[in-house]
Amino acid sequence: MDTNRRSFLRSGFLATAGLLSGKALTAAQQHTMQHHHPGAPEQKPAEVPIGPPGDLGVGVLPVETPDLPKLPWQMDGGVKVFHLVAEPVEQEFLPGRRFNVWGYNGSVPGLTIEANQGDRVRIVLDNHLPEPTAIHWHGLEIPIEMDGGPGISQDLVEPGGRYVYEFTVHQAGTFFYHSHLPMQEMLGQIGLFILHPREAFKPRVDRDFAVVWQEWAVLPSNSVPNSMSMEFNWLTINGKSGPACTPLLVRQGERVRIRMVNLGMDHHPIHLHGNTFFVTGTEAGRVPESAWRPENTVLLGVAQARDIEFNAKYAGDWMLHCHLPHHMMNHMASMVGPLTHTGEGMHSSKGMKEGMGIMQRGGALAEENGPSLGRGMGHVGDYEKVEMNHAGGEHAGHGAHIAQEMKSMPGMQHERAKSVPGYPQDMFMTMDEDVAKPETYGLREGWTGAMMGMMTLVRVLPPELYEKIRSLQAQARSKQS
Ligand SMILES: [Cu+2]
Repeated sequence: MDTNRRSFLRSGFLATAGLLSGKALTAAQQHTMQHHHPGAPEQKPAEVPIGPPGDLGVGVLPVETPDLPKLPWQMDGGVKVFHLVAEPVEQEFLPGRRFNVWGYNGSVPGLTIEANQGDRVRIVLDNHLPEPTAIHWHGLEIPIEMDGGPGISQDLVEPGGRYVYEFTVHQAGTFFYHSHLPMQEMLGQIGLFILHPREAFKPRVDRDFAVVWQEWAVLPSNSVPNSMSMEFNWLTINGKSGPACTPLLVRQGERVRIRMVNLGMDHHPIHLHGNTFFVTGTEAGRVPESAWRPENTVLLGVAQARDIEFNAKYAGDWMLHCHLPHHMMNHMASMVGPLTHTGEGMHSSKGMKEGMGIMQRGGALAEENGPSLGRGMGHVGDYEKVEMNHAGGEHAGHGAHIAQEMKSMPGMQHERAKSVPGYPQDMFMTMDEDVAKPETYGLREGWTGAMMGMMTLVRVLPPELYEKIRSLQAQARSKQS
């Protein structure tokens, strides 16, 4: 957009801008706005930028949120009006793996709110949950009446009820909104609230990404996270588990910002391969440049935001991931296999199939299966194991066939295995085809094998490959519409 059009829009035609933004919605998003069936599967809307770029400050770019659409808005007088619907959502973390979680407007995390420093915003909350809720605006300096603390600053919003929040935002940075009821948080109720400055921070970035990191505890044969559990086996970035997370695309030479938010029970050490970055922002806004220090791993604490920035000098597909080893896997019960069993005591192990929720008989919680499957369920029923994934040997018991399955994978039949305690440990399951999309074009064959859990890619692309992928994306979009 040229400067004239930008200043034209900024000088009092925001109402028109709001209408334009409304028209820019995809059919799927219109659907999400108009129809709310709690419990019913919702088609997740395709990603589309909302609001004309002319609405943003000088040199400011719209934020890119892979796999996560933005919340549409309309102007009412001088007020930017958003409509949030708290509701049950069926979300597909990985192809074929659907979960019953709670979010906003058919999405987990909730759709991204994007506004500008100085905006007056009105957020209409409709509660389509089966229980009361309220929304807290995390980090925003706003009047106490708008703070969203249930019982403290407002009454709970009953099921079917509505609450209208309205305030002026004077800050800039990476903020978020969330239910202030903790178990609702653990079922997914959080969304980004990005506030752009009036003028872009210097040095200017060419790409501005934002991602939400979440964790879930889901028992085998279940689709509902156990919000009380501390044993997290599903990890998501913007509602997708690796390798289904859409990579962040960067043209080589660009300056990149990645905004990251964590709302869960763990602090995540987020590591970026092959690049040195600076933390340029926290959940409270911009960090002065004098306080920047070089890093490649930043601890993203619970309820914190961290903005990192770097110059993408080096072409490559760079992993961006939580470095907790158990967060670099999906559904640990099946990846590692349940505890192996070698003798007396209450059995606490079954095979890999059962671990993946494929029961031979009975339900996951049935008498004969319950204690055998769960991490956190029945673990006291058996004696301590020195080696969780042990292949067995003569006293293998239940562990033997798990080990057999793991050993049948390529590269797992090494002769030395017989004499190495602890073998087998890791698995390398590829699913390139299942998660293929324009953004994965040109990745090395088998790339998905080591991209499980809280893992995504920052693809720093040489110009030719960058253009190629952009054209593939355009083709895919035209096919959709
Ligand atoms: Cu982690």
